[in-house]
Amino acid sequence: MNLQFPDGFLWGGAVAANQCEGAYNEDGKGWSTQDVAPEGIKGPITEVPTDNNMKLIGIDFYHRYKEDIKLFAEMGFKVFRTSIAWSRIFPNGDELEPNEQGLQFYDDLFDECHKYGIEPLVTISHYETPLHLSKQYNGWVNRKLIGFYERYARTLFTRYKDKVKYWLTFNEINSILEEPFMSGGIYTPKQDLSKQDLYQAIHHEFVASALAVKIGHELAPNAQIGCMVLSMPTYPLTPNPDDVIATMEYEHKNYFFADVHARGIYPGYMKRYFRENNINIHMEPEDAEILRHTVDFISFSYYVSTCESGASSQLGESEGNLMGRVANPYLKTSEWGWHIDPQGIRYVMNMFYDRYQKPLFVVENGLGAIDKLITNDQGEKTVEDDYRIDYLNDHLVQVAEAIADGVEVIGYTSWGCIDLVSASTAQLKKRYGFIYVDRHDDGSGTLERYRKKSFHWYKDIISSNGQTL
Ligand code: BGP
Repeated sequence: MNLQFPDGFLWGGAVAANQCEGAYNEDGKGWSTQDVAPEGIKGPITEVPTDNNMKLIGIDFYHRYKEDIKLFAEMGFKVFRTSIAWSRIFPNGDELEPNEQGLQFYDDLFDECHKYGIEPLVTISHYETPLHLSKQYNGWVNRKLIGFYERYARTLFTRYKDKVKYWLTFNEINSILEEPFMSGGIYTPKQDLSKQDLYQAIHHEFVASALAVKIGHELAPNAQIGCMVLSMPTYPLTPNPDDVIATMEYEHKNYFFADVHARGIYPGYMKRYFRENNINIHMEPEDAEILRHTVDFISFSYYVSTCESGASSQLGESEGNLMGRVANPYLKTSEWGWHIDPQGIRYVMNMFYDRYQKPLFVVENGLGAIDKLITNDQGEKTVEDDYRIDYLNDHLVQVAEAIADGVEVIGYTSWGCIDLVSASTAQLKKRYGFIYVDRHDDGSGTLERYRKKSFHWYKDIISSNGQTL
C-alpha cells in the first residue's frame, strides 16, 4: 500500500511542563498540584513538595530546552507540543497580575522553536492547577475557577499571539472522571466526591474552554484552538446486545466531552444520565451562548483500546491510560499491562471524524517501556528500542489508513519525545522518548541526553513524509 500523508503534515513530539521542566520553585513559580503528588495519580498528596517527587527536577528541561529543541530539530520536527505551567504565570492562580519571569521563559522557548521552523502547539492546562486554587477553592468545583482561567488564557493569547498558532484548552479533559485531583485540581478525595460536584466541575471546565476559544479567536485571529480528549475505543466483548449497549453507554461518558466542545450543546444521553442520577447542573444564563463557541479541531491521545461487557464486574479488568474496562483476549499488552492495538487508532479517528467533520490532531501516542542504555559498536551510548519503533510504526500505518479513509488530520505528536516523568506512576523508568535522559528514580544520573535507535527511525519518517513506514 502506498501510504500518503498530506503535504505540510505536522510531524513532531509532545511533552507537558510538569513532567519535564523541573525548576518547580524558580523565577517566581508557585506550587502546583503536581508538586505535592510524588507518587503519581493514585498516590497520596503531601503538604509540601518532597524530595522523592521526581517532577521537582524532571529532566531539567527548564534549563536545557535549547539543547533539547536542537535535537528535535535534528529529527526534523515541524511541531512541538508542550504545556504552560499555570503556576509560573499566576503563582497562586487568583492574582490580578502575571509573573513576568514565567511569561519570559515561554517567550524564549517559543523563539527557540521558531529558530528551527518548529511550530509550538500549546496546552493551556495539562494536569496541573496552582495548588492554592486547589486547596482554597476546591479546584474546578468552584465557579470562580472560570474567571481565573479566563484571565490566564487572556494573558497567554495576548502575549503569544504572534508565536503560537495551535492551542489546546485542557489536556485529556475527560480524565477528570477518573482523576479529579490531577485533572481538575479538586481537593476533595475522589471517594468523597459527589457526582453532583464532579459534573458541576466539568461544566465549569466546558465554559472555561469555550471562553478560551472565544477570546482566543478575538485576540489572535490566526489561532486554531482545539479540545483534547483521552480516546479509548471500547469494543463490545461479545455480540450479546447487553455488551453492545453497555459499550455504547460507556463510550457516551467519554464522547460527552468532545460532543460539547464540537457541537456546543449538552447531548441528550447526558441529560438522561443527570435526570436518573439526580444531578442538577447549575448553569448561568450566559453559559449556553458561551458553549456555542466550538473548537476548530479535535485533538486526542491514543494508547489503548478496551472492551466492555454487560457483566463486566465478573470479568478480568484491563489496565489503561487512567481508564480501562474489560481485558481484550486478542491483544498483547505493554510492560505496564496496556493493550497494544494499532487498528484502534484508525477506528477512533474514523469515529471522531464521522461524528464531527472537524480536523483531527493526534497529540499523544507512544509506548512506555523500560530502556537499557548500551554502548554500540561505534562507541556511542544508545538504546536499541526496536519495540518502540514497531509500536509507533504500526500505529502510524493506521493513521495513514485513516487518512486514506478520508479523515482530515493536521499532525501527529508522539508522546514523551524525550524521556520524562510518567504521569500515572511519577517514575522515570517508564520511558517514551526518542532521546534517552540519564536520570533515575533514585535521583541519580547526569541528565545527559542520548539518541536512541528510534531517533534515527523517526528522522527518516519525517524527512520522507511517512514514505519509509
Ligand atoms: C496521558 C497524559 C500524559 C502522559 C501519558 C502517558 O494520560 O496526558 O501526561 O503521561 O498519558 O501516561 P503515563 O505517563 O502514565 O505512562
